[in-house]
Amino acid sequence: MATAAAKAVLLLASLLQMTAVVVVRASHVVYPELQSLEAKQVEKKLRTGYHFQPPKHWINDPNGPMYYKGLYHLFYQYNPKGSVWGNIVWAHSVSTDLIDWTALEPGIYPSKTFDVKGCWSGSATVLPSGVPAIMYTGIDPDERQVQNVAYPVNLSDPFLREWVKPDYNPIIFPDSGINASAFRDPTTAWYGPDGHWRLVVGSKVNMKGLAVLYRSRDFKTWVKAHHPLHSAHTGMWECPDFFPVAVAGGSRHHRRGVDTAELHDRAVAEEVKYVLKVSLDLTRFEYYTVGRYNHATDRYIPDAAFPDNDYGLRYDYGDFYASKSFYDPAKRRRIVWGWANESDTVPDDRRKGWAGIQAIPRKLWLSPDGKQLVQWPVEELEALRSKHVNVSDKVIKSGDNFKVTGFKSVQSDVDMVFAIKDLSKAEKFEPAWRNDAQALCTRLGSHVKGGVGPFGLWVLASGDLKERTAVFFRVFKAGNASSHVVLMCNDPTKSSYESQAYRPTFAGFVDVDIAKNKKIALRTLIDHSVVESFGARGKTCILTRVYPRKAIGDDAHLFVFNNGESDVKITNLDAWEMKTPKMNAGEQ
Ligand SMILES: *[C@@H]1O[C@H](CO)[C@@H](O)[C@H](O)[C@H]1NC(C)=O
Ligand SMILES: *[C@@H]1O[C@H](CO)[C@@H](O)[C@H](O)[C@H]1NC(C)=O
Ligand SMILES: *[C@@H]1O[C@H](CO)[C@@H](O)[C@H](O)[C@H]1NC(C)=O
Ligand SMILES: *[C@@H]1O[C@H](CO)[C@@H](O)[C@H](O)[C@H]1NC(C)=O
Ligand SMILES: *[C@H]1O[C@@H](CO)[C@H](O)[C@@H](O)[C@@H]1NC(C)=O
Repeated sequence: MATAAAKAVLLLASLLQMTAVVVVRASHVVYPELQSLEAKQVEKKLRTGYHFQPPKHWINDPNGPMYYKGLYHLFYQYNPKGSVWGNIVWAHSVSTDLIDWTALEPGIYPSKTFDVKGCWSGSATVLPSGVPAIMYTGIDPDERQVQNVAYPVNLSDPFLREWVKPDYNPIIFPDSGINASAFRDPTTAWYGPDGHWRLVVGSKVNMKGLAVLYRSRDFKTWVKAHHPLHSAHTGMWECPDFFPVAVAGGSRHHRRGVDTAELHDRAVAEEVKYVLKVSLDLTRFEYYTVGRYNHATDRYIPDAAFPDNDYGLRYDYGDFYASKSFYDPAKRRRIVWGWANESDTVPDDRRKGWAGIQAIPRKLWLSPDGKQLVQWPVEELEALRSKHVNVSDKVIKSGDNFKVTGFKSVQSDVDMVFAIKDLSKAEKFEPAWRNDAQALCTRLGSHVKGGVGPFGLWVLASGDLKERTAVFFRVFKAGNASSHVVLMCNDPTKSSYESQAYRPTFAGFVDVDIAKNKKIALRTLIDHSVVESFGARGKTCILTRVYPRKAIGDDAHLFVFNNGESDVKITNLDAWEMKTPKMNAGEQ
């Protein structure tokens, strides 16, 4: 039986390779003949336990997250008919705590001329009257990308089940200056001191990515501004996100979120900076800059310290795309959602019956020194922690590893601190490496011995260590003795026995003064086929998808390793098994 099944999979794989009509449309590879093939079964083995996902089928971008009348709403791009991209609707889920989710009927789906060929990504804006509005990209009969607005039918319904799209849509139409095939993903709107609403739409002209700016008095008639809010030579900008963040030293706590609705308030404006995040269609990675927004000229100017290109800072250096943030008035914080696609193959996804998850929602704020954003899993996640184990003051000598026992790590939360006494053995850092953490990490994987590091975790590891995903640090000495460079990596190249099409090493630098406190923290959320890590308390984040064959269920282990010459110490390690929340079962 097993052999027959394996053969069937192989046959399907080869059939797909030979016959699939592969079309690339708006950045998604399209398999027309697979789009409406419903999953016959849902393979549970590697499904995540506490990450957001529907019971089956394909998902991509998070859309229109918001808080309304005591409920968190998350919409997302969803194929109700299959496990590849296609037939996209705005699936809709609600939660009281961002942990347990209830699936409702799709909120927005093709039903009018202005969205008959698709309802793509967009954002929610809660108007001053308390009425939420959704702006999204519709695909019209001529395949043009247009922007539409939708309103709830019943404002007394906290579930916001039904949405109406007024007949005056589309509210924003691509004029002759805009490429109608590259014009999508409207942001949350903000209100200016001149009494005009504003929003931006992602676009491009040749290789220039654009945040095209529109203004409106009544939220109905929108006029394009003479210049974009911002642009850069990176190719198409998808899913732009523009929002304020509090500056340390202002009157509000710097970790507190700021509502886009407050953008025009002068007192607020003086103690905030602005963030522009874009998703690069060409590289499939995102970057952000922090800067100033000039209300008079309606331009955003990134601070000089932030590279405004592919080398820019990322929320996440791994598998994390099309992210979207929202302001949560209940806890006065800004939360960011991001999509993590699968790293397996299309036949794998057909067999599994599902593809795509959302990363754990993260609270996001500007670091006190203003040099970067910091992210941390929402505190609600800690309610899922159950069985706990801990380790403290444990030295891991050069070349050694240590197995953390007494709990099941396959669905867990691990939070730890490493101490490094001696930095003298740190390898020399070449300035040329600055621009490409990923290449450096690919070259110096976890198995390449170093001076200080590589040290870190082997997660989803089989008992014999033949399967393992490494999350680790490596410390280098910069040009002079007093400064160090810390690299954080995620190496999944040994994550599975079986070959897997896409298994890149991901990496980012960590902005910490390691010589000063000689410590570095690491938190890793492990969830069957996801490894989501937060270095230095959220300064550098990396999410990876992996598909172990042996290291599954109770056979998935957790090790701490040190492949550097210098000893490192686990100051403390706390690990918890994580409970499985209610994840999108339908309404009772
Ligand atoms: C609107 O929603 C409220 C709360 O769920 C419900 O009681 C009411 O019947 C709804 N109104 C209509 C017209 O459906
Ligand atoms: C418009 O965008 C599409 C999609 O990226 C691209 O294929 C096309 O070449 C663009 N057209 C022009 C005139 O730039
Ligand atoms: C481990 O955690 C327990 C509480 O769960 C605590 O009482 C104990 O002190 C901790 N031990 C170490 C070594 O940190
Ligand atoms: C060492 O390098 C750092 C950063 O590269 C620099 O800020 C510092 O001034 C340098 N110190 C000396 C003594 O050259
Ligand atoms: C996720 O899947 C991998 C493997 O197919 C692709 O290489 C990535 O480009 C893709 N990521 C996104 C954001 O689409």
